[in-house]
Amino acid sequence: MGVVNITPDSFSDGGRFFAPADAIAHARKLIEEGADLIDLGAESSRPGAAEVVSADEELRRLLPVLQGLRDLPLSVDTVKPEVMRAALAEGAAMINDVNALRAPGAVAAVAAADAAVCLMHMQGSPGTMQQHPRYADVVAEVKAFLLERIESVCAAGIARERVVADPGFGFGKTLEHNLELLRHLREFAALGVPLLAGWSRKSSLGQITGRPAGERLAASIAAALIAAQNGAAILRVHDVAQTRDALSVLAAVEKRK
Ligand code: HH2
Repeated sequence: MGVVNITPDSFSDGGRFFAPADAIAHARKLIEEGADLIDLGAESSRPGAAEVVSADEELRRLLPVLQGLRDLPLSVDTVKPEVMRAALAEGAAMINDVNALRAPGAVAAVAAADAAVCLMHMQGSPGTMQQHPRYADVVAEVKAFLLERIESVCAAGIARERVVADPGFGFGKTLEHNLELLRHLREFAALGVPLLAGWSRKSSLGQITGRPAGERLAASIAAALIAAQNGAAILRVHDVAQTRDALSVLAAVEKRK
């Protein structure tokens, strides 16, 4: 999954693809580099994000890009039911919700279509989530949350085959929480749905390497590879070509494609 942020403020590439033509060109480049899916986000969920973007503004940013990329498999990163409905009407293949469809009306919006949905775990909300992340047992708690969300959306009419789960690396988690989740990612297979992992350029990698977001490529690839080895089916990454090469090596070693 290649990331395209149509935002002025995402932590890793804020502003670079804010103009629709730039976002469209970048998405096409990522597909050429080997992405199977493009994740379009029009509202930054970075820690401390102050701006709350209205649904109207989110749609104003998203719609021209969605319309310019109709031929590609698109995921739309949003927490708002109104945006979900509009994206699904434009043919989005997946709704990627960092809030796991907890907004009133979100489950119904997705249930009414037949696209896939990614349910992500987050402790708190983006504005404050990194202030005091706290868990007694991070793996057990994140797993229990995801299981509850999966059961809840399935009971509301979303077929299990449409659901993907994500532990939400960096969302209300310290470096140690993120590492613990990555170490134990295999245990999330028990959820019975494909797993998505997003480590690309995240601040935990900065904590480990001491490098700023723009210099975390090698660290991002290392984390992506560990996630893949531990069972992640979808990797959310900014650097598609380089991640593909790393995955090719893993596939060659494991003798699968
Ligand atoms: N991380 C970000 C956004 N959306 N969705 C899923 N499912 N999993 C993630 O780990 C995830 C996500 C990070 O968001 P942001 O801070 O806006 O930066 P960027 O989109 O450049 O990664």
